[in-house]
Parts: sequence; structure tokens; C-alpha cells
Amino acid sequence: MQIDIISAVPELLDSPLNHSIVNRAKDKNLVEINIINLHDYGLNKYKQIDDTQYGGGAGMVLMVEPLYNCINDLQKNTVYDEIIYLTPDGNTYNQKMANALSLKGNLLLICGHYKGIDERIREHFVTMEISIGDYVLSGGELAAAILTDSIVRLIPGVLNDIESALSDSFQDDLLSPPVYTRPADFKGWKVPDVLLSGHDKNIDDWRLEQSLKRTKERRPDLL
Ligand code: 6GU
Repeated sequence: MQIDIISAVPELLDSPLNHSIVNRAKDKNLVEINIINLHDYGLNKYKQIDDTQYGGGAGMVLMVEPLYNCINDLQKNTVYDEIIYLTPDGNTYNQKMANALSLKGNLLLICGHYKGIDERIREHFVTMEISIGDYVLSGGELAAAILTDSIVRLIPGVLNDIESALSDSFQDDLLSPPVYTRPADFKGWKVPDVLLSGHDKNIDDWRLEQSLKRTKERRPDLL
């Protein structure tokens, strides 16, 4: 899988995409992640990428031409399955979308900034618009990092134990059950007996029961 990310602030993506599971996936050649600096496509001697909006109003808008040139350049080498614009007015992201995206070959993510991007890029290039929740971020980079992390960990072979992805919260529309590790008794705080019983069927039953209880209490909308 290849994930290309266009950003005006590429530094924001360095750390989140260079650690742990995403790094492991890159090392195993299961994913290639390219960060493209929009400033490389800036106009004139100022390398301009944004301008004030027509009609007036506060806030800068990413201009059509740098984005157009950047996307065109990338499309010379790559055919994208989806061109995704990260924006608070997009469809709210969830695990089902992550699962579907993890099956794609090549993705292009576009991070907006300031007031957003010129609408003509959305009309002519963008195939999906995604928000990560009902709050406003300064830019799409952190959202792009979240998408990338959630997608990459689902690519077959990235996690050692595929079970651990399949049993995540949300994967079956249920929240995960509580988990414990050693010691079995910490200052009198005890691990539930059933988990120490070695009885697989009882453990599975307990976990499902806890998942249902948790989901009912915290996220009844999922049931
Ligand atoms: Cl994808 N971008 C921005 N700027 N803010 C957001 C968002 C995206 N999702 C939620 N808030």
C-alpha cells in the first residue's frame, strides 16, 4: 500500500508516522508513506500557497494552483484509489471506513489549513471527505496521522497477531472488555478469578459479557 500526504506543515507528520507499528509496517515494506511539502509547489518568488478568500472574510485559503500542480505531479507516477480531503465538514471517520481503506492500494491524503482549500480542488480531484470528529483542528495533519495509523495497523502482516486487531474495540461494534496483567493481587486489588482459571470457554463468555455491559453503559448507540 502507498499513502501520500500533501501538507503545508509536514513537520507535524514526522513524529506520529515514524514510530511503533507504522514504522514496523514500513520496515516490512507493507506500506510506503510519502509526505509532500505543498510549499515545493508554491507560486512566485514567495512560494505562495494561500491567499485571502473571495467575497471577504477572515482566514486564508490554500490556492488552487499549487494543489493542482502538486496532485498532477503525483498522478504522473501513481493512480490513486481515493483522494481524501481531511476537513471538519467531511463524513465522520469510523472503524468501518478504516477497514475499507486498509484494502485499497494507493491513497492520497490532502491536509487543509487555515480556512480550507479552494473548492475547485474538492470538485475536481477529491473522492472522499473525512472528518475525525465534531471539533476543529488547526489543520488536517493530525487527522491524516490518525487515519494513517488506523489504516496501516489493519494491513495484513503488520500486526504479529491478527487477533489483536480483530478483537479491538469497535471491530465488532462492541467496546473491548477490561484487561489485566501481573500481579494477580496488587495491594488487595484483585484480578477477576475467571481470568486466572485457565478455562477458555468461561474466559470467552466473561469477556463477551463485559463487552456487552460496557457497550450498553457507555455507547448504547453501537448496539
Ligand atoms: Cl479532518 N480537519 C480539521 N482541520 N479539523 C477537524 C478535522 C479535520 N476533523 C475534525 N476536526
